[in-house]
Amino acid sequence: MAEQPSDPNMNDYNAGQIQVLKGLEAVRKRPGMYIGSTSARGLHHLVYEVVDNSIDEAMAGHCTQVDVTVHADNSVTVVDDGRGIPVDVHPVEKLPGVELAMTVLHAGGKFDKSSYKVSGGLHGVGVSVVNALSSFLEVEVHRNGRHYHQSYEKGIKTKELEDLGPAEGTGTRVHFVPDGEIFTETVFNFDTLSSRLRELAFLNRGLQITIRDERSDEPEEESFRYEGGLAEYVIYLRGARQSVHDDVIYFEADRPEAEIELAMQYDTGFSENTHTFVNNISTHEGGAHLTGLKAALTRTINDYARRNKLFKKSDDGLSGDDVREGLTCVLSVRVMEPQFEGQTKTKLGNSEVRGAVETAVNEHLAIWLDENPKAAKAIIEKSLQAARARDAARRARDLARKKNALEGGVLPGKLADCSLSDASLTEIYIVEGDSAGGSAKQGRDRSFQAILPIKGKILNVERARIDKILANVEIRAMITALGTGIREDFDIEKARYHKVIIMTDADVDGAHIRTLLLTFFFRQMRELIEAGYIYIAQPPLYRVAKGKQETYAFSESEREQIVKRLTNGKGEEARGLNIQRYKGLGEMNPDQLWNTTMDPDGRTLLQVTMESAAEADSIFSRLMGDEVEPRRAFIEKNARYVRNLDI
Ligand code: 0RA
Repeated sequence: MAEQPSDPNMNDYNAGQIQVLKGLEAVRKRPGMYIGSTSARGLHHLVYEVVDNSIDEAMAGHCTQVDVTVHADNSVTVVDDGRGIPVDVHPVEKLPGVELAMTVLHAGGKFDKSSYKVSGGLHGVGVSVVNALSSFLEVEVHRNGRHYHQSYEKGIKTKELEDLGPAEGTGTRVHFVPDGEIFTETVFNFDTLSSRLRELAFLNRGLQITIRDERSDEPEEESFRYEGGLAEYVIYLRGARQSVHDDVIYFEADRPEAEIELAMQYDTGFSENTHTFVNNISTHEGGAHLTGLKAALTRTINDYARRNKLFKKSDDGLSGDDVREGLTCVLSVRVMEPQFEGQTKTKLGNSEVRGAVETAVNEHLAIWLDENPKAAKAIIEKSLQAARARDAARRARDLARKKNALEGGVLPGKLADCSLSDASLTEIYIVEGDSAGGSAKQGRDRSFQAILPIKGKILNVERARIDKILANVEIRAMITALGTGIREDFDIEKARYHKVIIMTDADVDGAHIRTLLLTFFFRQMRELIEAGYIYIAQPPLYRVAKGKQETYAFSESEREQIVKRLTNGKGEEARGLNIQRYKGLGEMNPDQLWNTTMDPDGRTLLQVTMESAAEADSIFSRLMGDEVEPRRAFIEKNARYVRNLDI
């Protein structure tokens, strides 16, 4: 590209090419602007970006199957049976459509203005971004009865579009190798990919999505296809919890402002599990569609109860919280020009969608209740119980408030507070057991580190109603220490610490307590997770000592490396090596605990994120429900799960 823009010989074709190179160069210079990050999250985003294109094709009614393969070299192939990316030469750009799609930012919309393309957020940046960030990419198209092929390196064409001969059917295949010069992490996580693909299959009724992992000797494969769409999603999310009525409430509505799809079912539990999506993207922060849904639920259920005389004299109507207790609900809307707002760009801003959803839910839910009187009665009864319990809890809380127990004032006796009061500088360790608590108290830097020891198993909050949760001593101590209040009273401004660090033993019991604590935060103080205030401490598993020299290992492989190093490769038999396995935090003395786990200069903290609230929530509720067996399996897998929270 020697020509300058002022070159009189410059034709449209070359001008276009220079623009293309500039565009892709911008992507490689600032990848974060296009895919959020170059860590594991951004890496996985590449796959979602390619898959999104196939899903668009499915939403337009032309594609029934999408296959994703992770190859042994951590490259990925996405195949669909859509119409195939067009290959004819664009009259103005003078390039085949497929080449435009692969090299021009946001090219998608240029030659296809159809339906619900996503704008904003991280999605919908276009497959050209994937191309720019891949050390190698090849695209194959079956179309017009022919098989076409083209390849790229770092977004730059290395082969012209080639006709490889006759072919049957239509479709697109994209194979790409994420560029190791761009990404800090180049290994895909099967569970992360498969849970997003499962979610997409639920959201796109009838679409078959498979994922295949060829990285081990025995390839792993999962296949998702849900003819019931969101109705099946609700059953999946409800998991082990017992339903209040057999049939899932389900409807679709087409409005000028949005296409709306809703599924919901009540269970005998006490939590609310509502997930909302806009154009297949999870809207963790809610927005207009969620507001409309909530308003309609409260109104329609109250109306039904009143019309059918289901209230007693002493009942004064159902609140929003009452009609959502024990509800599992998925709302998916498709909007032409979505506005994504909020801190994580996961809040729908389009105000016109609120009314559309509200009217549609009012209408369809009223009909459903009228047609299913037995289920309707069970739902109202369930909501009334919630209202009565909430009333009792309110009275208990008022009492507690009077006693100054939950709101500042008197801090719990077991809390060893820090001396600084600026919350942005301080942290609290929630430590399992009194002996570990003792070590932590002695080892800490008391200026900014507070310690709260808690006893054994705290209450399983998924199964307990709010009045019982508030009666639990350990939980009260935690709420008081954190200072924020809970649920509707929650106020993040009142947080007394901006780091809340869970520190439990590195064994199964420790994992269980960690899960219970995470469940508690997820259910009662979700904003703490959203604000990034919750962390998990990483205590070492081993101490390896040679004479006076001590080293700590945080994993089995690290221990092996250290032993190798200290014995010059001779293995553990070598004399003078003392290896101690820490079963609990209490086995460490205060100095050791400080050096390995609490000193900000040396420790590793895992931040708990809300990236996939739907997934975390379903894990919490499916595993913390009534069934014991899945819980045990989960706890055994737990160490891995926590690490995945970061993705
Ligand atoms: C633009 C127009 C048409 C199809 C596509 C794009 C398309 C893109 C991708 C990306 C992955 N798979 C895809 N499948 C289709 C349709 C043109 C027509 O046949 O009318």
